[in-house]
Amino acid sequence: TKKALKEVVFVLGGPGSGKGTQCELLIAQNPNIKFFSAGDLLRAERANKSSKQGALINDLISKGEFVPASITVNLLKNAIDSCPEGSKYLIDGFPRNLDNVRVWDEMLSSSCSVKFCLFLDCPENVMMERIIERGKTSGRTDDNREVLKKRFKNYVKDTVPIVRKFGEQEKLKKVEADRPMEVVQREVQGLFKEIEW
Ligand code: UP5
Ligand code: MG
Repeated sequence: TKKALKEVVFVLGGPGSGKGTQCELLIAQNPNIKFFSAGDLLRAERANKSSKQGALINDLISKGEFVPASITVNLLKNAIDSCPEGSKYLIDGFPRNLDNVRVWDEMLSSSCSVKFCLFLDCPENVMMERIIERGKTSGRTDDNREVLKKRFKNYVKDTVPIVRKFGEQEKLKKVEADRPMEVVQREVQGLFKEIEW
């Protein structure tokens, strides 16, 4: 007998659009949802001294460049496989480019079904202000003006086309993210009610 597919929702949006914030608020209300952030998984792997990939991941993140898809998708697959009972998966900050989509499809489309992509739409100047402010205390090597410019550039070049692709497949749910976080969250929660999460 065929095993039921795991349900996945991707969360995309530019750097500082509020992906992490909205995901944390959502899972606080929905303990049945398993949550993974691609960026957090990569940062944890970078910190893992026994990982050969650590140095490469560190170098790319610190430059605002994307990590090779095989690395990211393997981390996501391990994380998802480590929750045998889970049926609902929220994934923050993935897929960032076409290669991410391709490798996800190869490795996970037989076990996961993508319900939709939540897109946090936010003007660049607002995202910039938020990240510069957060950079004062975040300790993230990529939270400075110079690297941020590269993150925005790669977002526009590679990730926005992916957002558009979900739209063409009628799998995109857009929320205006330039509003107070509780207001954004209320709308986000409504979208998850629609799919009975
Ligand atoms: N804030 C949030 N919402 C707010 C609101 N509504 N009003 C006012 N303030 C708000 O929020 C950012 C800041 O804004 C916080 O201080 C928050 O309080 C405030 P946050 O929720 O952290 O925004 P988020 O969208 O998560 O921003 P983040 O910086 O995490 O986005 P990135 O997409 O840049 O970071 P990510 O961790 O996903 O990726 C980092 C790097 O990892 C990438 O650049 C890349 O090098 C690598 N990566 C890959 O290579 N592949 C992947 O698949 C994923 C990552
Ligand atoms: Mg984040």
